[in-house]
Amino acid sequence: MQQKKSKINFSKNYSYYYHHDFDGIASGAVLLYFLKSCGSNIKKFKFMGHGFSFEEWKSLKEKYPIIVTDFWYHPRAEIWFDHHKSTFKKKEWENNFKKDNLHLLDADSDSTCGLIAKHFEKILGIKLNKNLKALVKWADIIDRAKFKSASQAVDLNHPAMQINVFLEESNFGSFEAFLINEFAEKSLKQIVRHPKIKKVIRAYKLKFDKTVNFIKENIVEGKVVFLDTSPKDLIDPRFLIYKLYPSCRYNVFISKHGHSERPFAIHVGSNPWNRPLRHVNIGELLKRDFFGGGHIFAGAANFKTRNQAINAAHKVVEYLNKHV
Ligand SMILES: [Mn+2]
Repeated sequence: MQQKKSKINFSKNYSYYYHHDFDGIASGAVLLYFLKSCGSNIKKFKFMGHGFSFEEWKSLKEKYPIIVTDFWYHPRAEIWFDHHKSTFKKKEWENNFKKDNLHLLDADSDSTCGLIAKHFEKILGIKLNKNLKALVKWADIIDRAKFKSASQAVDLNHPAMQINVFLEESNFGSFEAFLINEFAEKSLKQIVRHPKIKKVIRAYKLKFDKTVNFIKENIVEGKVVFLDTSPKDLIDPRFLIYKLYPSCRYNVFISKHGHSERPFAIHVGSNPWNRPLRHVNIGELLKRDFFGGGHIFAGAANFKTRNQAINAAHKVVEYLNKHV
């Protein structure tokens, strides 16, 4: 065991770049647990949300060595873990990539968090605690949408689902850093008692009802459903769509996020409870045609204008209709 440990020389401090979702912060919590066990730490947290540009990514500058998880490969990342097939934004990066103890891609892993947990438990001989084990279990479910039903996917009873909603509805960077630190110390049930989370969940429930009405009035029905939610402030509609239209195979919807350079996003996913018979690799499709990304079952791409997003969405809908 001692010999195994000496294989890894972690830096003293890191800057952590993570995908802004449940898997991203769960990956951070699990990684931080292992780092702390080895006398190392994360000093800076930065999430990668919608509309982040490749130019910014290429010219990343940091005081501390960089960790990236669940997001685009970066050649200067000292630690990098991902499970997105479309992670390499340059062919050259893909060609030069060599996996080692601190750089791993496993597209078969349900979550990046689970990949990190399994890897370092083995390499370092350190077991996760109970709280983090629960976190990994839910990252695997949430990131691959492995819910038992569409109803379970929109049910907010479990605290993990509340945290997922909290992340989708907010971007309190500094609070997320706090959360990532809390996950090893507290249960999910204790964590969601925080007033900041409770407040977001209360507001979400109102938007939930508003969204149901908007979907019913505006959706374009079919085997591939289409919805443009960008004019409204609504909740992520994907699972509600599967609940309300169980016979659809794919859903394509447009959303608008803040005032970034490319605020319009198209989101594409296949129905987990009614998968297409001729399934398209959605992440690859969006990467190839629109510089987006994702994995086989779901992906997204960002655009400057609403018209660009609508045009792209129509092309995707047309293509998917041939692969239902
Ligand atoms: Mn993930």
